[in-house]
Amino acid sequence: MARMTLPNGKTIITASLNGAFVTKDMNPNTPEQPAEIAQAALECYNAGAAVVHIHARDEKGKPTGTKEKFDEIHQAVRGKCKEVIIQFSTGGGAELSLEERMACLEMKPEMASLNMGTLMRQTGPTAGQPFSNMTKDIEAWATKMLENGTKPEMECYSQSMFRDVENLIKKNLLKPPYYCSFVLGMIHQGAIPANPDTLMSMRDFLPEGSYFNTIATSVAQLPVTTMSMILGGAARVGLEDNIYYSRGELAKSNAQLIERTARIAKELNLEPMTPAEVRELLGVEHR
Ligand code: KMH
Ligand code: ZN
Repeated sequence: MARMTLPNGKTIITASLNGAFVTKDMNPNTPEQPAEIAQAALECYNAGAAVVHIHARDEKGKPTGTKEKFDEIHQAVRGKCKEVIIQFSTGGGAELSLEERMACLEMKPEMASLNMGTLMRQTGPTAGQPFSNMTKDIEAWATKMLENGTKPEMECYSQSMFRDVENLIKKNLLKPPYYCSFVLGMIHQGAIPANPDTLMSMRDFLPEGSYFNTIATSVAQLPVTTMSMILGGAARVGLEDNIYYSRGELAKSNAQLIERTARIAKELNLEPMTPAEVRELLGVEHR
């Protein structure tokens, strides 16, 4: 099978700015409001990120899924930074309905996450609530993205989820090149750990014509995303996936995590791609 790697000497860094789970109590530097998200996006772009992955929060910091809030965030980010690729999350948060998780697509974002299968939450107040991503819903999200010219980043939490990637390809619901993320180390049932073996194994399942990105949680973020860059893949780092800079030391900002990954990339003779280069490579429309 032809395995796609990023152009020689290049990598892509995505900043996962906030997520749905991390609160300011966990790390006070988590951006929640549109102005904070925009400032973080600018700092991450300056540090080498080409893409910013964003979840919306309401005034109290709770995950929300209204078109108005995504509009506000979009304007705030673009007001600060014209270049960076804006990627909205359709993963949303535990309390959002499927409709709320789809609302961000009304904004026709340049990119959006597309979760490729269902997992079960097992801890905290949402234990027993599935993170539901059924095939019919994945197809509906993908169809909307195709209609709107939004590039999906397909989040695969285990090898089994490549079956749904193949399904979208078979049904012509994706434009090549494809972009798959390996999401490693989630605590949900159905996820797999973040380590070199799982990363290598996920890579074996990558469909032809797909670039890959790696998301790894907590202490695995740094080593496993670094390994992804070495293998010719992209790296996502940020507070959504890991709130620490090092063991016991909270990250001061998303940019601090991006700066380190950009520094490591350069030491490995890998240049972080600019947003314009990523748009060209993946076929992302600038908005
Ligand atoms: N929380 C991440 C590990 C999404 O937002 O659609 C996966 C994620 C999914 O970022
Ligand atoms: Zn996310």
